[in-house]
Amino acid sequence: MGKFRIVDSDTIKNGKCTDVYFIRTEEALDAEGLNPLVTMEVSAAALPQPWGVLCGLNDLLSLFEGIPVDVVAMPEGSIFYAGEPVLRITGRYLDFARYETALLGFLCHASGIASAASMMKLHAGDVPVHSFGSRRQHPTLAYMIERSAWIGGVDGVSNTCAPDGLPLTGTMPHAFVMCFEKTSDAWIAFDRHAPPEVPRVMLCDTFCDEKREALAAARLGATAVRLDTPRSRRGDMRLILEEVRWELDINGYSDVKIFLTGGVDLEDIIKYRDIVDSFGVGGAIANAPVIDFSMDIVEIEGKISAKRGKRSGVKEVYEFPDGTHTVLPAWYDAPKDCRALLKPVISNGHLLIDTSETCINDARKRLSENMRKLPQIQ
Ligand code: PCP
Repeated sequence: MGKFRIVDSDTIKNGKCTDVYFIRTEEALDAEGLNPLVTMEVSAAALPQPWGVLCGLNDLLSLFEGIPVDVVAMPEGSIFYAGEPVLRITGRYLDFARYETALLGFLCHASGIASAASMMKLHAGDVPVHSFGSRRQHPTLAYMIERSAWIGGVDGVSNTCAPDGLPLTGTMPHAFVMCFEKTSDAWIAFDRHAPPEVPRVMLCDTFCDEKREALAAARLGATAVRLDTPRSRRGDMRLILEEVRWELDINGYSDVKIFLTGGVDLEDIIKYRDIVDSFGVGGAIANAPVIDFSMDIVEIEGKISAKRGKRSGVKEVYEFPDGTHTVLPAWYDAPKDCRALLKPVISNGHLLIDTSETCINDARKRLSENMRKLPQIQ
């Protein structure tokens, strides 16, 4: 435990961040002289949206590097459906049992964020969506949140601890505006000191009506106005947005864009995407429902076996050219014109793929290509 009350990387890597029942399992199996060769699959029986996006594999690979197991997985940024195995591990059970806690934790939260972000981007169409929600979670998760949101397709992220190279976006806090005598002084100071490449997005709801502040900001050269109208003042946000747009337009500021923040969720994106030019989304991405992955034995000492509610046998997931999937026993012939989605990533503890963070953009691109094939947007 360091300065903050968090679990450090070494503790996770050493298998000490686990559920106590795994320690008791180890002790009992060891005493009985049992350590079977097992294959375990990771899948989610249900999803919070029609499909999920696999994310967090990079940390899982770092976890299993050096442990004598084989891992086969879908690549990050893959679309998966409920019940499909996204990954499987084969090895002696006692070599990896205690890592289940961290393994699932890496995948559950990151995949939940990437899935939610992808759904918002899908519905936002050409309207940019920015990840502003690292403040909604523990700061040690900021890198993971922004990485997952980026793989999910957001157009920018706000946290300075995001992976290198991700576009950092943000506007100005209300506290900044309140440090000045007048709101307009804050906008002028921002314009004077912000680097030239930073868009002049002025926050227009601190003290006065959005319409009045938006017009004042436009007159001072704003490229966009950010509306973060408090819930207590919202009434009908659509009418507020339409009114601001109207006043900007008839006063000659139709090029001034509207940036909406403050509790924005998928429903808001669908409701306002025709009138808003950019969304800043916090909790709806960072606090997205986790994917409830579980890890289950499907084969033990070469024999197929599974608990109630799970299908036994090692499986392969195939993708048809139209993007639909099918799951078959791995020893069946592959259906015609399909491609297998599960690929070896670790062999006896040795990494088989690049785990450097250059793979982030590959994952993002993979998802974007896969999303074009989704039945619901064809
Ligand atoms: C914060 C920030 C983003 C908000 C949070 C996104 O607003 O400006 O727009 O998070 P959300 O989608 O979960 O609401 P404030 O908390 O109002 O902070 P500030 O006044 O500094 O903008």
